[in-house]
Amino acid sequence: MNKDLIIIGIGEGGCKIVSKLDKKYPKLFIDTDKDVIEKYNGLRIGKSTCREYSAQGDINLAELSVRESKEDLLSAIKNYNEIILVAPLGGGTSCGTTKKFVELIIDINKSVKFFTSFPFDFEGRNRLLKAIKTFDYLKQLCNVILVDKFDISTTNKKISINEIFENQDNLFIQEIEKICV
Ligand SMILES: Nc1nc2c(ncn2[C@@H]2O[C@H](COP(=O)(O)OP(=O)(O)OP(=O)(O)O)[C@@H](O)[C@H]2O)c(=O)[nH]1
Ligand SMILES: [Mg+2]
Repeated sequence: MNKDLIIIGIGEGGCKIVSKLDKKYPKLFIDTDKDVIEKYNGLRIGKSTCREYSAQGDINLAELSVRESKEDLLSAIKNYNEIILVAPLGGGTSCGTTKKFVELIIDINKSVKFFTSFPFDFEGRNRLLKAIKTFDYLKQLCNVILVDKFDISTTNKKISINEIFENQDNLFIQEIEKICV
């Protein structure tokens, strides 16, 4: 086991995926959302910036939350040199927090890999545009692994949104396990 490595979920989707990994690596759960942080016993960022809410889709609030909680974030990764971030793009926190956190990690010369995905068509154009903008920025900065979107057309029964995301979680887990052996 690589003692230098930590796996970090960002935003609600990212935290959920990381919580399902049964690898023995250290894990950390980061979100602006108090409820998610309580559920996963994680690190809540941007408490003053977001107040009792999450970033609620607002990339600016999520970026400011990293600024507000910069010391907590740096302290959480201080014992690790290889950082794996997991965040499906499209949310405020998954986009804004990941972007600013990657910048912080690179500035202190640690290695970072980012596992992500794009929103599904049924989530609407707004999320997709946020995701594309963030993806284009981050792929210039670090190693980005884009997980394929679960192909809804491969199921012949009527599938619920929860089931779609369960399948998508599995695709993430397969990709992450390829590099965390
Ligand atoms: N794999 C997977 N992806 C998810 C799940 N829930 C949401 N997503 C994807 O993740 C994207 C971001 O959603 P969230 O993680 O809920 O957003 P967030 O980062 O918490 O953002 P804010 O709440 O706006 O701060 C969505 O557009 C979905 O495509 C899930 O349970 N599993
Ligand atoms: Mg959220």
